[in-house]
Parts: sequence; structure tokens; C-alpha cells
Amino acid sequence: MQALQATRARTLPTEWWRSAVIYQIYPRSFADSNGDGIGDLGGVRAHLDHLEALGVDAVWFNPWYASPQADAGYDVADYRAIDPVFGTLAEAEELIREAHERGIRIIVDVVPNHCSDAHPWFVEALRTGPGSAARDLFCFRPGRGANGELPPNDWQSIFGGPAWTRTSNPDGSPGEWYLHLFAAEQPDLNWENPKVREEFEDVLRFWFDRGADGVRIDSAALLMKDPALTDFDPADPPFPHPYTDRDEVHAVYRSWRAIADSYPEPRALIGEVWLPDAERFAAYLRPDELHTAFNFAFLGCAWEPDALRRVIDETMAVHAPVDAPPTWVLSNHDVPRHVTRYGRADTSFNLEYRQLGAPTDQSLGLRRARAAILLTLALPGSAYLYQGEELGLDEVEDIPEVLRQDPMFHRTQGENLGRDGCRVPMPWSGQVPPFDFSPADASREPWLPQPRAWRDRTVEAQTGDPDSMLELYRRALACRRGEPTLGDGPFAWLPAPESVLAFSRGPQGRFVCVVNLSDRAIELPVAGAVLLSSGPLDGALLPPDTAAWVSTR
Ligand code: TEU
Ligand code: CA
Repeated sequence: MQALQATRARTLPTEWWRSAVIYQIYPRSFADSNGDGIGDLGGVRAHLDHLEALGVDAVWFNPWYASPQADAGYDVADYRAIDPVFGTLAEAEELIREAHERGIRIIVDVVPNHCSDAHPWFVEALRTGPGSAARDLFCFRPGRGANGELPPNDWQSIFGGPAWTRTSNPDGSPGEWYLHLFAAEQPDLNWENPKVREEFEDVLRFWFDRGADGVRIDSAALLMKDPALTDFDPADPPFPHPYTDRDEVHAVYRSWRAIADSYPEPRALIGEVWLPDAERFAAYLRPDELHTAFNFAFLGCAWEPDALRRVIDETMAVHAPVDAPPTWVLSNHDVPRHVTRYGRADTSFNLEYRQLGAPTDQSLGLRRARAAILLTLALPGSAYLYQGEELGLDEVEDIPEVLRQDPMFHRTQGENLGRDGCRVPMPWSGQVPPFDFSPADASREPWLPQPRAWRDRTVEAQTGDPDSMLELYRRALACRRGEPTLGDGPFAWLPAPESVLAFSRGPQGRFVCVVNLSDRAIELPVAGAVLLSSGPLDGALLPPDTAAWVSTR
């Protein structure tokens, strides 16, 4: 306890996660080094310069493990191997070393709720049949109905359709059902079984021993299930919920925290925790659990002054009692890109309503996205950038149905277009697709088609253009690095005109961020030197949908 208090009293240099800017790499779509149309580790290693020039502190990799890729790698067949489509374990080790040499930390994705149906454990479970020890690693149950022909309960998959799939017995007769909260290729593990717990503790050590500085924990609140597996109405779920945020899950993260803390430089645990209840969310961030978690309330928030102010206040209020740094994120591989969201009449995001195809004003979206990144990077705590947002990439909405890969699209029979639109491969240089995503002699096209209009958004096209999104990101990150009051630390709202957000950072409040969400140009509410603005000022006035960083000295 004493050591803990000492740690809390000041920010140790090792507590990098309190202030880090973390860049999310979606390996399939970052850069393809061998021309098969799919991004890989060779591609990442060839573009470390981009990350260094951008000025990020860490990189989080979406799953790179051996996987049939039924859910883009979130169906893991071997947690200790790299998928051959991405490279080898030796390459991953090299990549970690090279990134560290450049002062960039590495976060890997751990997927504990489910594995792949190709994982040896699941193959064994099917082979051995009902009642076996291998089956107890998963959630197998007999079906309901006279002949077991109905699923064990009425739970629905998060990707659509039933959350159960029936198996065949080793002799070929119809057998038990197994639970999968996501796709059928992603059987849920049974976290009541100690072997599952031991396995994941060992997987954590495996990657920490190889230099990973932290883990992002997939679907972190879903692990534990009500053993009774009772039916429920998803519109009015009981409390505790049958599979979301059950109290028993916290013991898992306490044991993970002990492992993370056992390293000379403690490793960081970052939770993917989507929960509407702010206090239940904060419980994951208690001092002996996770270090941080994604702020999906901020990600989903509309581009409106009152809503933003409320979500910022709530975020800080909820994090303060557990002394965890807030995080700020605008986009990721699961949600429509924010340039597109911000160009629509309804600028919010929620899981139920994706608004794909809604009319979009691109230039308005870009303008707001520029202001939003200055807001994001000025807020206290750490921030996440999703690859491509630094280029101002928009959601690709016209992907032909035959090319769509997201199981969400297929499991809803296309009713939900899914997440492919934010996963389109990065444009690096050149005038036409694949924009050097793949080498010139590539044998395959990129796994999703890139819009021709991205020729203006390549890294090459934007580099050196002072008005580009990329140069704004580079300047903002350089400024953040040079400004010790940014990241974790004091924050205070300042008086400001209606529909304007203004706040100061640091003990003396000498750094100020102003965001004009009104429809008229305003005078800056403080005197000082403008360090950076998201768009040109209008004389001394800050135009609508524009943000500025000001040093008041
Ligand atoms: O997402 C968890 C999750 O709940 C998502 O399905 C979310 O509801 C949806 O993607 C929002 O659009 C994680 C990963 O981030 C996601 O990519 C995986 O598909 C999922 O887990 C299963 O592993
Ligand atoms: Ca490749």
C-alpha cells in the first residue's frame, strides 16, 4: 500500500501511459511489403519513419496472431504465433526492437473472450465429445426442444443472428451447441475454468517477455457469463447482466495487474470496455486493475458544445476517484471515420445506428476533424489515433458487397454494412491505387479497394503542405511534446462565449485551448500567442468549427 501511495503521489517516468499518444495500426491495411494485397509486418517496418515523423509515443497493433481471419484476426488460433500473412515471430521481435530504438512503445491486442474455432483447444473439444475436459474450456450445452434442436437460450450474437451454433458428435449425429457472442468462428472461452486463466496469464508473459509495453484487452467486460445462461430481453436486461460487466471479471484483471507490475518497467493494461454506466466503467480502473480504458463516450459524442462539455466533465469526474488518467479517442477500426461522421446532420455515433449512407458534407467534416484533434490532444490524459486519421481519410461507403469481409455484414444479411469502410488500406504515395500500399510488382490488388480521390490524401501529397491534415497532426504532436502541461495534469474551464469551449492546462493555466463550435467568428477569450490553429484565423477572430492553442505566458 505504501508503494502504491508513493506511485500515486507523482508521475514516474515509467508511467508513460498517463500521457501517451498511441497510434493504432490495423496491420492488414497499413502497408503490404510482399504484394499479396494485405498489409504485413514488413510493411510496418518499412514505414517506421512515418510514425517517428508523426511523433507518436506508442503503437497499438490490432491482432497479428495466427488466425483463419474470420473476424480480421479477432479469431485467434495461436496466441503465441504471428499469422503467416503478416510475417513471423522473429519479424515481430525485430519490429519491437526497431520501434523501441526510435522511442516508440508497443502495445499488443489480447483477445481473451473467445478464440478461433481453429484453435487446437476447440478442435479437441469437438473431437472428444460431450462431457470432456476439453469441452469445459468453452460453453457447450445441450439444446432445448425434444431433440435438442433449439439453442440453449435466446442470446443473440453481437454481430447478428443467434449466439449459439450446433455441433455434430464425433459419430456424426447432431450434438451440443456452443456459445459465441460474436461470429460462429469465435467460440467463447469458459473463464470459470482455471486452465483458461492460466493460459492467458502465460500469454501475457509471453508478449511482455518479448518487450511489449502493454496490452489492449479485447471485449474486456464480456468474459464472465451467468452459469444459468437464462433468457433475457436485450432491450431490458437484468442486473447483473448475463454476460456483460459481471463482478467476477475484476478478479481476472487483478491477477493480470500483478503480472504487469512484476516487470522492472511495469507493463500497461488498456481495456476495451464499452459500458454506458460511468461508475461501472471506472471500476475497471481501480489501482489494482487496468491502467486505462478507451473513452467511447467521447468517441460517440456529437460535435456539439454542450454535449462535448458534458462528456469531458463526466470523463474527468469518473476517472478522478480511481486516479486513472482519462483517454480520448475519435476513431478506431470498429466505427465510421470521424471525418465522415462530423460532416453529417447527426454527428454522433452509437452502436445501434451507424447511419451509413447519410448525406455528408466532406469539407465540413474535415474542418471539424481538424478542430477535434486539437481539442483531443489538449485534454488531460492519453490519446489514441487510428491509422489514416492523420491523413483525413473518410469512411469508404461504396465498397461492392462481394468485396465486403466484415462478419457483421454477412451475419445481418447486409442490413448492417459493417466496419470495412474504416479499414481500407492506407494511401502512401502516387496518383492511382494502390498508392504504394503494395509494391509496384504486386500480384494482388489491396484487399479492399481504395477510392481514387485519395490521391490528394497520400502521405506524399500532404508532406510539406502546411495546410494539410498530416502537417497539422505533426505540428500538434510536436507542440504537445514540447509542452509539459499537456497530457496528464491539471485542467480548468475558462469563461467563454456561448458555444465556445475554452480551457487551460497546467498549474498556472498558461496553456489554453479554445474550440469555436458556434456559427460565427469569435474573439479569443484570452490574450496570448497563438501556438497553433486548426485553420486560418480571420484577422484576430477564431472562425466557426476552428480550434486554437494559445500560450498566455
Ligand atoms: O469489439 C468488441 C465489440 O463489442 C464490437 O463488436 C463492437 O460492438 C462493434 O465492433 C462496434 O462497431 C472488439 C473488436 O474491437 C472488434 O473488432 C472485434 O470484432 C470484436 O471485439 C470481437 O473480437
Ligand atoms: Ca502482404
